[in-house]
Amino acid sequence: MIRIKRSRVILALVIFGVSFWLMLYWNVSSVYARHRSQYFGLRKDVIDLALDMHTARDEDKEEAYSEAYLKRLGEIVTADDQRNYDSGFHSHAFNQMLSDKLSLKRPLPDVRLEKCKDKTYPEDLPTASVVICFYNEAKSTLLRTVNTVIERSPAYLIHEIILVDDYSDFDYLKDELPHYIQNNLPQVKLMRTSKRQGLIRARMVGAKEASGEVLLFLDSHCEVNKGWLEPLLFAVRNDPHTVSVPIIDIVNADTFFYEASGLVKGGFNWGMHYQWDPLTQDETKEVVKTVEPFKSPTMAGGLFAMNRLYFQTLGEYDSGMDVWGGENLELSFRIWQCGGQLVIVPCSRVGHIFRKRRPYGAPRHDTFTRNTLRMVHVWTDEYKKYYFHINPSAENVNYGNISERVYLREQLKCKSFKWYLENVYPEQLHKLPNLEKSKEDNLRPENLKSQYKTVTRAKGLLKHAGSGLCVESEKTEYDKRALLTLALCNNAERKQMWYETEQKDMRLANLLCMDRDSAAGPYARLMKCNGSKTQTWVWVKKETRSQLVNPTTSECLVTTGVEPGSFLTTGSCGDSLLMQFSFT
Ligand SMILES: [Mn+2]
Repeated sequence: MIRIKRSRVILALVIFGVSFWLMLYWNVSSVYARHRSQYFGLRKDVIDLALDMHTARDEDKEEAYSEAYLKRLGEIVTADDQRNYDSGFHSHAFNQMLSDKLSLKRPLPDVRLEKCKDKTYPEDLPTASVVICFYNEAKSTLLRTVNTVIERSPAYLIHEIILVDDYSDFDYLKDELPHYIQNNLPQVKLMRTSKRQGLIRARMVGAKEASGEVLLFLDSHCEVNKGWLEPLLFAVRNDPHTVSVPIIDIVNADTFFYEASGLVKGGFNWGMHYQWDPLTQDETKEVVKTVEPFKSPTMAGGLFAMNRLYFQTLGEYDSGMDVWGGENLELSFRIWQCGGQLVIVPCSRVGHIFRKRRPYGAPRHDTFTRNTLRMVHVWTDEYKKYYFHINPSAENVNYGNISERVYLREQLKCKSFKWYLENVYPEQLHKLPNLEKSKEDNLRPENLKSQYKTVTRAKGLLKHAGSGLCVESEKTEYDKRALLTLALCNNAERKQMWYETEQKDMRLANLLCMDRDSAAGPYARLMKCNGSKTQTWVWVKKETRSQLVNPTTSECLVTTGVEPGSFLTTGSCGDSLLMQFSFT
């Protein structure tokens, strides 16, 4: 009797234990799966992930930059994690939560071309003053920028590192950062402006303080890679009128995965937006063979090395420009037109977080147009008519007084814009807007035209019920890969006008399609219409619910927030207000 009783007790205990663990496991994994599908659209095998948890997290190993490691480290498990993740994205437009967990000197893959790896440089390179300006930057990304510079540069080449805090209001930047620098980073000088200057004027503040031979500007959310410095300085040493730019690799704003960029040059379009132009096959072959710097018509603006005295004689920056935008093209044109040259150095690689938006507003809105107008009027001569053809409304925007910059151009005896186009950027001469045609016809690239005939079923604004905001392109309706965001509704806005077609896709301005390909990233975006499953959408209306569903994944369109600027993604359908939309 006693024996039977004992075995029953054991059996009961075992059944209880097993079911307890099963329930616990089911709970944890379903929370995790829910999170994954909602925020990343990934339906990874749960068991797989549970096993992954047991592998070591050793930051010194190569594994520390693998996608799998970053995914594990960035996991969102609890509601607190989610809040953390959201607030980091809200303040910085990148995954601050993950950045804070990563080492300040994490290893990066050596993505240089093979020939770069055994290239040597003379010892008498000029010294650099590294100037890093920031405004409300996250502590970990700022310190990672500084620490990788110190770690991956020969100490004797770093004359100093100048940090210019452009009147940030985050407390840790005011209290903790000065303390940290004082105790840990003797080569760093921290300056703070007495009022918000904007990036452009803050850089001039840093440059005035600098005393190294070369100014090396970096953004405040970079990670420099192995051997980055010497080739940049070498290009400048050989000719003080050469301005050198590294290859800017991509640090993914969400996953922090480091990805090598291809060989591209800087260009621009007639809206005066910067663009990347891929090298031709022949040019690529040549660069791979020689790994020599190659000429670039423009630069992105955040990262470059320039002889300090040359920066001064060439007129620094236009101090009439506000905050951000246009200054990179202005400096590029000025370098070329006034006798210098701009080169991209293939052996120098710097990772940069490409944020999905600028997380701060400008004190005066649309500094881009104002700054661009200043540049256009000073440097582009008769070619400015093309800019105004694309941007007719810019003609009424006030751009202040430019007489000093016009005078500078005369003093430096700079060449014409025609010379620049013919000699530095001839490709763009073939892409002059046709002044006879409308702005829209000029902007519409051939490849935006859809591959098959469509029939529009309905046309209107896609309105989020909870916030009353409308879904629009974060850029223009012409920008492939632009993410979708919420904005104040405006039915005069082409980038809010959606066309629902018989083919069950949603087309913005009847051009590009709403696409939710989880392989392309965590958010919904615009892509060329191709009739694929990731572009199929149907309305499901039940009682008070009205949801836009992707039938292949059975997921619903959902916003990541209720304020303007919130992104769109998909997640498991439910009652959430974040998933309610109307088409009006
Ligand atoms: Mn940046």
